[in-house]
Amino acid sequence: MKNIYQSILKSIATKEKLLAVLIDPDKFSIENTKFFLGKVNASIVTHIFVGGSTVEEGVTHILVAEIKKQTKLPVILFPGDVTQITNHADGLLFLSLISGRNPDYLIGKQVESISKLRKTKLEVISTGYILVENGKKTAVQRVTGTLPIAKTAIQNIIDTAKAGELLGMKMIYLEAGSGAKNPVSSAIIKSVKQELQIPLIVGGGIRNKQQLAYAYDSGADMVVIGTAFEEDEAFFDALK
Ligand code: 1GP
Repeated sequence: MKNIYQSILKSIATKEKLLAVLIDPDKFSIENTKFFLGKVNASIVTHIFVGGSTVEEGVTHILVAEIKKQTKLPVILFPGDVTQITNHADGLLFLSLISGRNPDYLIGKQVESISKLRKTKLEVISTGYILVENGKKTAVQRVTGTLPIAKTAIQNIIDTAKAGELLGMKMIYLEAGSGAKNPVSSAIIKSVKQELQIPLIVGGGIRNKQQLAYAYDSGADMVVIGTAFEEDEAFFDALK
């Protein structure tokens, strides 16, 4: 499958909103794959993201192989580390943490990943990753040793997203962090969207239908939800 990005662009052109479920191998039991993917396949979910901040080496590889057996949806790696790259997936968000100032997460890990990527057929999608403060310290903040951008610093968030676009990134991911107390605000999503020509992904702390609708109405092209599905699989049915 080599058309993930093109089909995202197509969906945006036809005003179809996209929803990714995030599966964090660290919080997911592989025995639950068949049941969970059954729910995913019967829901409005369009993409499956797999990744986490602190996943043990090898775990993602095995889990993605299982997921691929249970779904036709595109499976995209959203890696917290180079060790999470596996050829079993269809695509990879090639992330650069542009809200932070840690060279390892801006370019270091990316360079480190190339020898692995050469051996895969993954569709690589360059993505500018922007962590926005949400009221509590997130795993991304802890693992990367970077600070999120303050949610009041809207101009800085906009400028960071635009800089990512001008650097040639193909998507921007506005992230409040997994399990965030508050999702990225509607005001931030709106202002960033106005400046961008590239797709905008929004995630972190979205736990109900209303917050999902707000994110879409504000301009998110794709929303990512992890925790709400992990905690209660009935949430899939609520979204139908
Ligand atoms: C985290 O944006 C994703 O990287 C999803 O966040 O787990 O809070 O839904 P939640």
